[in-house]
Amino acid sequence: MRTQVGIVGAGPAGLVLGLLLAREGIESVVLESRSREYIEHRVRAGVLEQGTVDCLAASGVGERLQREGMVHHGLFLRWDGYSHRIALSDLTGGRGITLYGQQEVVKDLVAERVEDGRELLFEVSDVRVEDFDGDEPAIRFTDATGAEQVLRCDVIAGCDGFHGLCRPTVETALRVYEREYPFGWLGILAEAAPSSDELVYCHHERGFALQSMRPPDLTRLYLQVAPDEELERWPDERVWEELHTRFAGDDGFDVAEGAVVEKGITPMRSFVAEPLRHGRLFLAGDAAHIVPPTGAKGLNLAVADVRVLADGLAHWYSTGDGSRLDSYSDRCLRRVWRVQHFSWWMTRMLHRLPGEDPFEPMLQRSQLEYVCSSHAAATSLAENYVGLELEL
Ligand code: RFL
Ligand code: PHB
Repeated sequence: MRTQVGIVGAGPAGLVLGLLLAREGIESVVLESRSREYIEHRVRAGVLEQGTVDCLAASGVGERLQREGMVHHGLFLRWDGYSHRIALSDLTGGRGITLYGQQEVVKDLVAERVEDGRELLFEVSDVRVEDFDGDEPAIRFTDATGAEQVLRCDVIAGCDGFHGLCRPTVETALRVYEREYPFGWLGILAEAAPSSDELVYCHHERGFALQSMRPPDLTRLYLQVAPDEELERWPDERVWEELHTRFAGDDGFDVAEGAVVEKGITPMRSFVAEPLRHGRLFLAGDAAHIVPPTGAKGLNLAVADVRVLADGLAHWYSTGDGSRLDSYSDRCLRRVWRVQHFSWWMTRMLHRLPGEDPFEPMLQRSQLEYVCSSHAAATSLAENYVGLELEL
């Protein structure tokens, strides 16, 4: 097998990269270890920045997203029983976010790729990336039928997420920056209409809680829990009770209950592995960096990376000039670190730290009051949340 760009991983990073390359007339093959069914039903992100939506729409996969996605112009920060609105659009010259499930984005991207007849192999195993120091890199793998395959290509894109194999392959050449948080998120998807039409980020003495949604009629809810928490300890009744307690207040707000259709626990981590380029192997998305989900940024960052990569590859293929590939890592890392800081800052403002002294929650409360009362502070949150237009 031979292609121009071999892409490992059919998450948002790999699929969007394949799409952008196809629009430039560049061939790719995507290799995915899971089944189509699995990746189309993995519940994860829900918040898309305007730049992400525009990129998908401009590439011809925005039709259902623009029909079913819900545009939000604000969000709420809630503490002491009251919600305070941050007017995202008013503060950012009209920009907003779109609520649309990551698995819906993945479905749209897979459908377009399959319809267009571009290669996408599911259930591959034993993937190895080789010879990326030279001009003829190769990806060895076992296909779904059990046959050994070699895919030769000009360039390999490592889009295989945090637990993939591309980053470990270049481990010794990486500089890693990392922070683990002493808590995780328990997330549920429930068949209930959300009680607020905008997201509610809640600071509570028992820990953080978040109400989000999946249009048109599902609620997505999260609770801060211990990092090693076991799901069995959280039957639905306990989850609802805890949600009611954390969201309770004097303004009558409450979460609406419904049948729980998905439940999972996610650890929280900040992580960056630099650089993103190793010869002809380019890391993108969660394979290179992770942010805690409080800023709703991971998917958007993955799309931002591959936009830079597709631009560099298109320039290289059309002119022979590799300078935009040489600067790929540095250009991405500027955005990555801005988003790292914002995600850490949101996380720090909203969560309770086990064993913290009484000083910490007082600082958090002061920060929340400042963000909700100062135009400058609110604008800073808003422009980061909707996504900063950093030069590509
Ligand atoms: P992915 O989505 O993990 O995709 C990687 C793909 O590679 C496959 N793979 C392999 N394939 C072949 N060979 C191998 N050896 C392989 N190893 C792995 C995997 O099966 C998978 O299909 O990474 P990508 O594309 O970089 O996308 C990143 C995003 O998925 C991630 O950042 C977001 O989900 C993070 N995130 C959020 N991001 C947002 O922008 N907005 C949000 O609102 C938001 N909320 C969230 C989130 C992540 C969460 N969890 C569960 C981690 C909420 C949660 C709870
Ligand atoms: C979600 O809808 O899943 C979601 C929303 C906001 C976040 C994280 C996740 O910060």
